[in-house]
Amino acid sequence: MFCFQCQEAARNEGCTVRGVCGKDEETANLQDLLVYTIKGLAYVCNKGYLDEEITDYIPKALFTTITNVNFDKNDIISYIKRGVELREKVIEKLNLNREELPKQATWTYESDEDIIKMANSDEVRILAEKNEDIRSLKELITYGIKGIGAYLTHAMRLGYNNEEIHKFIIRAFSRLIESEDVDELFNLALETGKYAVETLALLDKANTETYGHPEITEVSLEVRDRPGILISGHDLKDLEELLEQSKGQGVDIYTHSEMLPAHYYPFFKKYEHFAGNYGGSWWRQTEEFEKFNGPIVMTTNCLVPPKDSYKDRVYVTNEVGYPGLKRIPEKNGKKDFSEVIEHAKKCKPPTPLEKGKIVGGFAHNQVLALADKIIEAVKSGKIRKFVVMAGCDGRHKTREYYTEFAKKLPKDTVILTCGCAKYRFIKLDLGEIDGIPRVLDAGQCNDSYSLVKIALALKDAFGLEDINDLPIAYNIAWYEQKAVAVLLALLYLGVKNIVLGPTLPAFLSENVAKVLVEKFGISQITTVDEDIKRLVG
Ligand code: FS2
Ligand code: SF4
Repeated sequence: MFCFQCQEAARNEGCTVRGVCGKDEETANLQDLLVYTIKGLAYVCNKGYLDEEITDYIPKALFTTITNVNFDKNDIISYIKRGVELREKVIEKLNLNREELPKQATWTYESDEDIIKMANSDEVRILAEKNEDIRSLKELITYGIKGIGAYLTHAMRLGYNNEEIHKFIIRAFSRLIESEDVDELFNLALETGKYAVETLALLDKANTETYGHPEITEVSLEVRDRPGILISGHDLKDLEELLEQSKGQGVDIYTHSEMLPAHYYPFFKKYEHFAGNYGGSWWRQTEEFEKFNGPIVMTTNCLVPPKDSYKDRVYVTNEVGYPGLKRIPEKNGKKDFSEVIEHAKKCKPPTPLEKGKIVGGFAHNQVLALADKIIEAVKSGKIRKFVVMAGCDGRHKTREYYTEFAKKLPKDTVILTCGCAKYRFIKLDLGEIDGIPRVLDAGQCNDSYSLVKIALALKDAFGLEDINDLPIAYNIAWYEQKAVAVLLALLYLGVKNIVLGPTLPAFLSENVAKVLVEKFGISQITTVDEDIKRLVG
């Protein structure tokens, strides 16, 4: 196996024996074959055919290969088979000559053993591309598109879609098969950013039109005395169905990790049994799930390989998979949570973890409602700078940097955050400036678009030409491929001097990293003091 798609890649080079995330070699190789097969499908589609079965399949199949989503080789094999089936349909519809098609679009199998054999062959591996810079650009684009696939899946689940994004995916993937041109690939990476912006905007529309605009909300961190169900991941539709089905059943629903911002939406406030948030970011789940005592529903990433002590309480849905975990059944397109609810009733209430509350809900609509106050505070010098500290959390000790950074930031700065990166500082009491909290949480990593919208609105309000003239600095923590999509989105929007950490991606070759530094001023975190000096002054 060879995988270097996330921030925790072994030695910041790549996982070669077993993923730091827990992904085993066979599953990693099958995921490579799945991406290879999706690219082959995209190639034939790009000849002039696309239908709903394909636009439904590609984003979900990509989502399956994102870090901490699916560890079950049987699920991956099913996705591969479906990809080959769809590809064959397209070849037939367009009457394509197989002799003229690349191997990605023609390889086939007769048995599961054939699939495993193909997955184990070097040609599907990332390292099959021998030129380091071409490989780097191709993987940068692939990971950005994986992120787009995940965001698009969420929007589509709420009934929102945009054909142009699907068309971009098939065009980009077919260029990844054919192109060996560094300039073309670099431009394609920026174009990936453009479609990441489109996808984030679509998801924002889907979420806010379905559940209302997030508003300032206090979320309890305490537990009640009834059994509970813990829901994690990012899928708001699953939460809606779970809340609806568990009403009046004597159980409470708690959010975990990236599901916390669901509390900020007006729609979910009507559920009295929607109790609060339990725990912190994804990597703490092995301890927290143990203590929760009740069933846990993983709707998307990040799943950590479960311990035997609580494994029988973890349920998965959507693209999430892990051998031996129970899957939520679906009936007529709706999830059936009855088994989870019955399971909860037999469990003890959650063990208390902490006291107090989190205040959040500062997505674009809410922040813009406070715009006058914020602009006044900037003009009077009470707010010197906004610092975007968004993105992902991770388990490495180096991420303590972000807690220190937040603590040491001067008192006249405000942190704009979203994603699970916030757990490094959201529970600290960092105070307020004229009633404006010093940490403004816009939501999940899925809500990164909010921060873009806020920046663009402030640019207009201050009458600035360039987004880089705003008093906003970017210190972004990344981990998985959705963060790659967000980074490309920011670059496409022209944001310069982003500080990235805790490390630069292992998939950036020296030359590609150099171009990003020269063109966009991207750099890696250094020390807290030095970074505060260069970002805030
Ligand atoms: Fe956090 Fe994990 Fe949100 Fe990422 S829960 S790192 O995949 O999606 O951000
Ligand atoms: Fe390693 Fe990350 Fe790939 Fe997992 S997803 S195998 S931790 S690089």
